[in-house]
Amino acid sequence: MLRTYIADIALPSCLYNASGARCVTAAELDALAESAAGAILSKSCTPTYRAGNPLPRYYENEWGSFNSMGLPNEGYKYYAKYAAVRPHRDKPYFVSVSGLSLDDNLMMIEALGKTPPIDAIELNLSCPNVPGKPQTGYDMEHTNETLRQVAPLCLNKVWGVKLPPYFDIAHFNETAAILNQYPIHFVTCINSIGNALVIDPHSEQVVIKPRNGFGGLGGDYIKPTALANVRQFYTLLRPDIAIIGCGGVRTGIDAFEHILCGASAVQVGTALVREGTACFSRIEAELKTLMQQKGYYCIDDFKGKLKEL
Ligand code: RRO
Repeated sequence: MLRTYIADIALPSCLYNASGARCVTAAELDALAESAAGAILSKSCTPTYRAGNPLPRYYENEWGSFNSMGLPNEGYKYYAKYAAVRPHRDKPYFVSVSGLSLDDNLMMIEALGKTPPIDAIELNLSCPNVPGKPQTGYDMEHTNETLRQVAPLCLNKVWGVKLPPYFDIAHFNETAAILNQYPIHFVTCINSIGNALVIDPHSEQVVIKPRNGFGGLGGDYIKPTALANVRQFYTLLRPDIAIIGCGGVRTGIDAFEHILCGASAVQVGTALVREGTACFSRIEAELKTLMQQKGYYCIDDFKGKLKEL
């Protein structure tokens, strides 16, 4: 009922993890493989291991999450090797790539592109938390140049980009015009809303240590922005580019809303961190119940079919 496709990759369920959420170590990736998630996506990787930013660097409250992890990861070779040893090899395995320079990205993508058990590459253009490294997705020229140089390395690979949230129609149009020029298979909307500030009025302090307390916002806080980005790119991008929704998916209704706006698959971040991998079977059951109530048999019955007033 929830089966979906990203390019020619079949996912048994349209629900899987957002990069960053419980997907850094092999043990975490194994747990995703054993869960009801429809695919496994790695933490964004860099050329070598990174410890990430100082602790505390993750905070959550009833409305969502707030992070400045700073790209802690095991290095791209770890995620390449995991492809060959993972359990449930029939479940698609995607690797997220987030080099600190274009050269880093080109090197990793060339290597990962030649690793057959990796089903797809999600190029992260939107990490908000590395000091001194602005988000590529907000620099249109850099985004264009990145895609121009990455595209020839991905001729035989399913690939796509993880975008930051945009907030202005001009930026949606400009970004879509760039993306439409390249043979990408998907875009993931959205990364966390960067450079937010959550504070504790009791202690009169920031709640995370890195970058004077500034970090990326996720969870319920960001669902309306995520839906707006999914909808805009669904409308503006070539029809062969799948939209993967990410942002504020905690319940089956949230997943339904993302699909209604045009998402072909939906990632879960904050809720996965909070609840563990059991979130996938719960959200799946909630989404199926809602679909049954509405008389929908598959996600294509309502994907993108948001109605106007
Ligand atoms: O590791 C992080 O700090 C991080 C990354 Br790479 C990202 O893409 N999004 C985010 O919220 N945190």
